[in-house]
Amino acid sequence: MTEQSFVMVKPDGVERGLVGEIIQRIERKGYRLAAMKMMVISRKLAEKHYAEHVGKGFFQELIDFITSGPVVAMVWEGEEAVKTIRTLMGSTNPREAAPGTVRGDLAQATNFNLIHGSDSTEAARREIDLFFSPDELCEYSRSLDRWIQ
Ligand code: D4T
Repeated sequence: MTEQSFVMVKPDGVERGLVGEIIQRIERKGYRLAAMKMMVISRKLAEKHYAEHVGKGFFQELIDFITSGPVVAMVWEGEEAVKTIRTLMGSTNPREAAPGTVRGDLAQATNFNLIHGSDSTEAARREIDLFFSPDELCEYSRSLDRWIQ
């Protein structure tokens, strides 16, 4: 099923110069970029985005980190985009992430794990609505999709 996923290169990925590498991996898999912007997230938006982690020991550190510098926020779409992009990302703890994944190849620490991707279609809808207005999403078709999907 065609889905949209919210994906974000976190401040560590931007500062380490890995934006292009991360985008390229998702793009080469065949997903379609529907929206993208670079921004510094406000604490208010960060707390909404990570609301499920309120009260956990790492919450304040997570909010400090995600608001510490620019991120690249994106919407990617395609068949089973949510689950497949999570697979491309690798496990939350990069030391346990499989080789070949973004985190497995490029990161070490859980608190600096480079990329966020929605973990369900419901989360994707909520996150896309938090970060983008409807007019920021581009609808278009690609002739190459017949070879991918
Ligand atoms: P996100 O949400 O950023 O895509 O990461 P995950 O979906 O893979 O992991 P998560 O929601 O469990 O954690 C959110 C975010 O918090 C950081 N974190 C997590 C941390 O700093 N310490 C921890 O112990 C955990 C579990 C990493 C990702």
